Amino acid sequence: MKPSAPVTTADLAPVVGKVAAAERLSAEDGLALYDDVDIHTLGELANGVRERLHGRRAYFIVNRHINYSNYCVLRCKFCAFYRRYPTKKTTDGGDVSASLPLAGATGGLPTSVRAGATGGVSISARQDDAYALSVEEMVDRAKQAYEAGATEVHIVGGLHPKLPFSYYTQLCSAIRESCPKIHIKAFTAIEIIHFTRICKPRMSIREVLTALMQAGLDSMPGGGAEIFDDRVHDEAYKNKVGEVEWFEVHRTAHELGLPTNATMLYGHVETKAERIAHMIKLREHQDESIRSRPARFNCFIPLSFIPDDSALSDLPGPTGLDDLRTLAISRLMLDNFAHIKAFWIMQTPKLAQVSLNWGVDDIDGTVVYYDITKREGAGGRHQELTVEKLQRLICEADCIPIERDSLYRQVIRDRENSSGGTVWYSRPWGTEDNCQRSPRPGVPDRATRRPRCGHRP
Ligand code: V47
Repeated sequence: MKPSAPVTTADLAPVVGKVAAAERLSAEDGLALYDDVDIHTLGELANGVRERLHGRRAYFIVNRHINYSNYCVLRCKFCAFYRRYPTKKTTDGGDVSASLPLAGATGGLPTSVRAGATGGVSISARQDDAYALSVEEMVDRAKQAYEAGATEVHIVGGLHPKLPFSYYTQLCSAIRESCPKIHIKAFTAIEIIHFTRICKPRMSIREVLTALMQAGLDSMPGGGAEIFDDRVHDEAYKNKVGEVEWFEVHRTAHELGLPTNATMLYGHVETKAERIAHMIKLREHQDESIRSRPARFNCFIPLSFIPDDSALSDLPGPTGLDDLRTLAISRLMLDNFAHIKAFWIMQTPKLAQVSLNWGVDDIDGTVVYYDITKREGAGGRHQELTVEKLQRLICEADCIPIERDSLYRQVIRDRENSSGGTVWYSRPWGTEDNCQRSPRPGVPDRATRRPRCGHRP
């Protein structure tokens, strides 16, 4: 985007002034950005902040998403991922769940379970693709990813009614053992609360997180936040734990030194004011973590609602312009978050690319398989961008591609290593407490040079 003086109405001048002076924006300012500013001006403002923090750098990660199960006890209206655990009566009057191999040959842990493999059980078409993977299957997938060069596995699943807590600790320790250097980013706050409840006797959030960290957990993803608002909660995800528990889990994680991410699911039944309020709650939490805890939110990920196959499929979902606006406003409101990520699976690769000039500095990763949302015609659960495609998207947006690890340290590949394994060296970018400052004060910023396409940093 060419630097030029932003076009503003007189009313917006104070907001523009605050952005220029790196001052914190209020809820009213956030709403004014939604309602009173054209998309180009908004892009210039957000891009200015993005450049102050990251120059022309744009981050991506070589990762793999792995979902252990889509069985879930919740029925969130926005969700097309969950499948019911089969507790219906079989034709001979038995309980299906009792016949599933959930506590069999693997010492109380599940061998893989697929609804299609339950034999003689009548299941609806929507249940045909229900699954729960064994620890061994999960490790196989993680190993495949590791050997292909992934530095991170992102592991989440539905709230499975039968899996014991030991499944999750064994999952982490088995992956840690097979893939020693991989970063395990796993379990949303909602899953963590579920784990506290399935333990007998119940465990506290702190005990659950500590056990998972001892088993190898390195960080937590930001899912399950949706919109922090009781009205929206009751309308779209009534039975899910709410913001109090979500924040309690992230607060405890930060106290324990476990970094986490934060998300916002937008474009369903929430208002613009509720989105802004959501961002402000996260900003306040981040202030506190920066001030007094050893870990914090690494990044903010606005997730664009995909209505297909959900109970809210009659809603249109956000437009591309709403996506861009929300990403840009996130950059402007969340002055204490180092990174704003466009998750290309939800915003699409093309819009994620455009958003690199609307405040976004990260377009996530190679992903490879993604079950939670599937766009029509996108090729089902295989949803992958190669490193070359990610680099091209970034270069075409006039940015410099930087492969990062889960903590936003640069990954430098050993190109001589032909085995597909990697040797990497990392250094932090832009992770100072006050992330409004230039990432490396006083040091000429090499990254503001114009990129050449195909440029390897
Ligand atoms: O919690 C569910 C959302 C989240 C839909 O931390 C939907 O790096 C859109 O949190 N349309 C899971 N969104 C994904 C998530 C995430 C993704 C990428 C990176 C990170 C990270 C976290 O997806 C859920 C929910 O908020 N979601 N259904 C849907 N139909």
